[in-house]
Amino acid sequence: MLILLRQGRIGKWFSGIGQEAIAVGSVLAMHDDEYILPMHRNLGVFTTRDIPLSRLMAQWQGKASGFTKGRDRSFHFGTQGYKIIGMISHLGPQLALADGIALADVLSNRQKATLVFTGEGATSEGDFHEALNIAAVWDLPVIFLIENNGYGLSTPVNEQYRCKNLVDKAIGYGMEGRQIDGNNLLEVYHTVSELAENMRRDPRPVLLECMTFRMRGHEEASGTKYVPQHLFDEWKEKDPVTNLETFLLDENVLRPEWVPQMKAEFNAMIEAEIERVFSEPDIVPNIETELDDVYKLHNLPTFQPSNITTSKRYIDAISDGLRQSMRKYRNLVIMGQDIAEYGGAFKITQGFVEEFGRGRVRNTPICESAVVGAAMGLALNGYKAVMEMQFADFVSCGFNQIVNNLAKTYYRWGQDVNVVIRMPAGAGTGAGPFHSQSNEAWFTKTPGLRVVYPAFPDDAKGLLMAAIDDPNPVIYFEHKYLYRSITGEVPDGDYFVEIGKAKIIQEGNSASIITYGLGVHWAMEYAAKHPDISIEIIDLRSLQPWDKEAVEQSVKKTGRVLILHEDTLTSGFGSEIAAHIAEHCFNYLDAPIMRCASLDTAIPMNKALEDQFLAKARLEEMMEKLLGY
Ligand SMILES: Cc1ncc(C[n+]2csc(CCOP(=O)(O)OP(=O)(O)O)c2C)c(N)n1
Ligand SMILES: [Mg+2]
Repeated sequence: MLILLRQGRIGKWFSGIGQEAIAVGSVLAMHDDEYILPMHRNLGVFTTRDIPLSRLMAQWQGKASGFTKGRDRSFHFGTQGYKIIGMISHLGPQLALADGIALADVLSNRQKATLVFTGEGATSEGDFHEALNIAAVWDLPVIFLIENNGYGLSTPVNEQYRCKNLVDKAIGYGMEGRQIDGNNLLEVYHTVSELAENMRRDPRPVLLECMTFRMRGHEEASGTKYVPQHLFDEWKEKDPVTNLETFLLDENVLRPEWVPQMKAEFNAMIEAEIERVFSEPDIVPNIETELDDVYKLHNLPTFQPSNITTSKRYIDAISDGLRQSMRKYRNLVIMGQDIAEYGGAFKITQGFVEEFGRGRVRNTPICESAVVGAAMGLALNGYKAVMEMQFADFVSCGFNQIVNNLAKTYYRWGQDVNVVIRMPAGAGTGAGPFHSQSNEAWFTKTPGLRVVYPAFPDDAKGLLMAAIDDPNPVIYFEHKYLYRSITGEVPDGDYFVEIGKAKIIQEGNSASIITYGLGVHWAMEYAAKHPDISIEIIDLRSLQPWDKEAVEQSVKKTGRVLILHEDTLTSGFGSEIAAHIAEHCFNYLDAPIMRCASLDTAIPMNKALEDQFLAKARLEEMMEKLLGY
C-alpha cells in the first residue's frame, strides 16, 4: 500500500504496521461464525478472514466489485458472509453494535463471543462508556479490545486520559480486564482463545488492552513529526512480524531458505490481485440506482383486517400494536428505560414482562446512544428491535447512531436494519423545553429513515405494526397529549397501515389543511367550529416518505392550502410541503401557500406561554387570511 501510495495509485491509507499481531492473533482465536467489528487500522482482520485481496482492493478503490458499490471508503463496510461489521468514521459507535450482536446470540443460546476493536483515543468517547456499561449490566459475551498504540492522530495518551492503564477502567464497569503485549502474536492468540472459550460458556464481557505502537503516521499524509524518534527505535525492536519470524526460525518451525520463497509467493499474489482491480472498469453513476438503494423494498404482509374492533384509547392502541407484534415475531426485542416491571413512563409496556419475559422486554441503563447501537446490533444478527425513548426529546443523546448508523447502513453496504424508535413527543401538557418538543424534522432530513406520525388509535396500531414489519429503520412518533385524550375503534389482531399513505379526514372544496399529529385534531376542531366553510383535511400520517399525490390532488381541487404543524416554523416539515406545492401545483393556486406553525422559540412551560407558542393559537387568523385572499 505504501508503494501504491507513492505511485499515486491509491488515496488515504491508515497503516497497521507495528500492530499486525493484534488483528491477526485475535481473529485467528475467534470462530469463523463469530462477529468481528474492526477499526480503520485493522487490515489483518480482513485478510485473516480470508477476504480475497482483489475484493478488498476494489473496496478501497471504489470499484463495483468492492463491498459498497463505491459509496464508502476503505474499511467502512460490513459483510455478513465473513461476519465482519465495519465501522463508521465516528469510531466509538462500533462498540454498542457488538452489544446487540452478542445479545442476539445470548437470547438464542448460540454460545458465541463477539470481538470489537477500539483505539485508545476513541475510549474517550461517551460511546465507550455506554457500551461497556450495558455489556456489564447485561452479561454480554463481548471482548472489548483496545489497541493502545500510544497516539490518537497526534494526541499522546497523557493528553487523552489520566488513568495509569486503560484496563483499570474494567474495575469501574465491574468486568474482568487484561493487559497484554499486543506485539506478541502468541500472547494475543492464547489470551483471546482463552477468554472467548470461557465467555461462550459463561457469558460476560471482558476489557482487553493490547499494548502496541503505531510505526507510521495516523495516515500516511499526516506525518510523524510529533512522535519522538526514541519511541520508534524502542518499538522497532519489538516488531511483531520480525519477532515472530525469528521465533519460528529459532524453533525450527521455519527453515531459513523458505522465508524468501514465501515472501516472493506472497508478493506475486498481491501484485496479481491488485492489477486485476486496477483494470476493472469504473462505476458509471446512475441516479436511479443510487436512490433505489436508500431503502430496502418491502411489501406489507397480506392480511385481512379483523371485522372485530375494540374501542381503544390512542395509548392502548400503541400497546396493542406492540403486544401483537411481540406475539407475531418471536425475534422481536423491546428496550427502554423502566419498560419492564414498571411498564414504562407512560405504562405502554405494562404486563409485557409477564407475557414475554425479561429477555425480550429489557430495562436499559440511561444511555440512549448505546441502546440504539444495541438495537442495530440485534438487527444485524437476525432480530428486530423496538426502542422506547422515554421522551422524544432525549433522542438527541442517541442522534449519531440514528442518523449515521441506522440511516446509512443499507445504502452503504446493503444491510437492512430493522429497528423502530418510539418517540413520545409533543406539547400540550406544560412540560417545558425538554419534555414537549416536536423534533420530527431532525429526521425527515436524513435519507434512509422512515418517519411516521399517527393521529388516531387505529393508525397508531397499524403504523406501529407496519414499522416493526418493515426492514428499514423507522422513527415512530406518538403524541403524548393524544395518549389518553382520544379514543377510536381499532381492529383486533394483525393490523397494518401502509407507510407513506395519507388519509383524507374530511372532504371539502374551499381550502385544504395539510397536517399530521396533533395538528389533525386542531384542524378538525377548526372545521367543526366553521361548518359553513368547506374544508378538506389531509392527515399525512407518514412524513418520510410522504404522500405527495394526495396533497397535490387536494390542492388542485381547493386551490387554497394551509400547512399546519406543531413543530416550529423555520425548516419545519411544512417548508418541504410548501416548496413541493409551489413547484408542482402553482397553476392551481388561488392564494399563497400558507404555513401555520409554532413560534421559532424553544417550547415554554407556563401554560399561557405554551398556548401562545403553539400553532393552534394562530390557526383562526391564518385561515381567515387564506380564505380572504
Ligand atoms: C467522532 C470523531 N472524532 C474525530 C475523528 C477523527 N479521527 C479519526 S481517527 C482519530 C484518532 C483515533 O485514535 P485511536 O482511537 O487511538 O485509534 P488509532 O488511529 O490510533 O488506531 C481521530 C481523531 C473521528 N473520526 N470521529
Ligand atoms: Mg491510538
